[in-house]
Amino acid sequence: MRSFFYLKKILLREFLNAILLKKITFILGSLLVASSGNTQTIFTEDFQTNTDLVVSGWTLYNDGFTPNGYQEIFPDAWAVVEWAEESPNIAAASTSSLIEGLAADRWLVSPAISIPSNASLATLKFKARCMDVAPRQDGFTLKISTTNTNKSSFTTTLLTVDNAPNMMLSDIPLTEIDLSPFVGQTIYLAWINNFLQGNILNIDDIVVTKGALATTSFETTSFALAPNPTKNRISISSSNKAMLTNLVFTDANGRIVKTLTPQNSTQIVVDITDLESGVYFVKLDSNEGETIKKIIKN
Ligand SMILES: [Ca+2]
Repeated sequence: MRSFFYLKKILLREFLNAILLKKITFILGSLLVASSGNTQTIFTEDFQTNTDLVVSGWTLYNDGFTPNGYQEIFPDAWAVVEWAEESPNIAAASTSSLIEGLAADRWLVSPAISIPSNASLATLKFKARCMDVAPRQDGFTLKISTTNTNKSSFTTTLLTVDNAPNMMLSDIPLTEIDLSPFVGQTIYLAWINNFLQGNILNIDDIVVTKGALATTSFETTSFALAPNPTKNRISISSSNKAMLTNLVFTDANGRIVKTLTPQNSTQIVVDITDLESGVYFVKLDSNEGETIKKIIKN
């Protein structure tokens, strides 16, 4: 990919006052639930009207290091940049090309995102792109907090990418993350540029949706879990002879605590005596589709 640098322009904060009111109105509007088929958007950020990440509710943490040369456009951990070759698109951007020669530690933390408890599942989609090739092809870590925006609260890692793709943003496939274990919770997402001596990382087109799975089988296949709550064993059975092929149990923080691969059974009894008391989720894969169920361990 050609370099973007000689054509770059960065949005100036001086414009902020003039359009602040309009922007806040837009942001509030973008947080409203928009219906689309059997999924609903509960959070979206494309950075198109976001001239100041902090004013827009994002939290930034910087490493305090000094960017190299032309990357002085990044005095903050992350900025919004309109790359001329991709105009009018605007993306969040961060550099790991630092004079100190140490790994970056630059955090982009989302506003609070509440996933309604009546959702059966939730999904995060976004684009990540690096603006250089190896060995300067930045990667990142995506973490989640269910309490607040403090760095120490991001105890769960959702994704680690060694090298983000080096393509035009319009050609970048959406990265998709299952947030179903966080249904009913308020979450914060942190994209962390932790690359050692890379170039520039971009994040764009963030969308969190809730709803039912798109597969029609989801609506016709149902699984019964009993007893639930349970202290030790739970029986999982399908009502329409759907064959279970894979079960993944996660705790309330999204950590996988148990995985089972039944040999095409319509019913399975799982011993969860070893799990601590609390709320768990089990993702049930079958030959008829997949679904996620909540389990209470007493
Ligand atoms: Ca954008």
